[in-house]
Amino acid sequence: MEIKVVRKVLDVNERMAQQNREYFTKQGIYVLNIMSSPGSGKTTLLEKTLARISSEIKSAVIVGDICTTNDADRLAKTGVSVVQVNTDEFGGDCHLAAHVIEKAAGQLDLKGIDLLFVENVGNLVCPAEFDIGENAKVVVISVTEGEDKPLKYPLMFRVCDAAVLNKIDLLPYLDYERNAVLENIKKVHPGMPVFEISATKGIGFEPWIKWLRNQVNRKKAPR
Ligand SMILES: Nc1nc2c(ncn2[C@@H]2O[C@H](COP(=O)(O)OP(=O)(O)OP(=O)(O)O)[C@@H](O)[C@H]2O)c(=O)[nH]1
Ligand SMILES: [Mg+2]
Repeated sequence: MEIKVVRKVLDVNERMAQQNREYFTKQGIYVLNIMSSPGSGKTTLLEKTLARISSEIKSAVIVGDICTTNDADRLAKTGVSVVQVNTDEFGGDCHLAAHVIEKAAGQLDLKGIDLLFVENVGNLVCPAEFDIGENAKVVVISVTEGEDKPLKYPLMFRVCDAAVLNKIDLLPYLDYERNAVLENIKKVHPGMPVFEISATKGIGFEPWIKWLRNQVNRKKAPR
């Protein structure tokens, strides 16, 4: 019984996600879903990324949290159009669902937008299960979380198209085996690109921005 209910919720979400995907595709908007555990650095990564790409790639952001507009307030300072979703209005969900994205997108001025970032609710489990109509998913994992997280939360790493290993500025102060986390990511998702970054210190952005640019341009290229 419970399994049937869960299946139904996911089916409904799947349909809604497909509608979102068709809508965004028609508008020529590339959608990137960014996920991580709370505090891995999603908002900081976005702040620094937007500062680097805004002149070349017109972007907007939907940011999800259970409560507060803290992240939207931070991101609005970059000058891009931002909408905050508080999931406590939708029962306190620990993830963004496709119908929430549809509502939030309706509040953004998407005219001329090339790239829509979605910062998902901080959680390494549930967001991985919900298609929101995005073109690609990125997981951010920070070096303070331990090397074993890809093995403990494999679905997240399996469904993502790229990973950002953040807070690498802290490596000198930690007993953290960088090679071990890279190896664990490879075990779960062989070949997935991993960008080693310090969002606060602005280290390692070049390959990440290049990847983003390629993603957006590939979608825009005539088929
Ligand atoms: N040392 C260091 N700290 C970082 C880095 N990136 C983010 N932080 C810090 O980590 C904390 C959390 O960063 P946020 O960007 O708010 O993380 P988040 O993933 O958006 O958090 P939630 O939205 O609450 O899930 C802040 O204190 C940041 O300054 C980094 O590269 N290095
Ligand atoms: Mg955030």
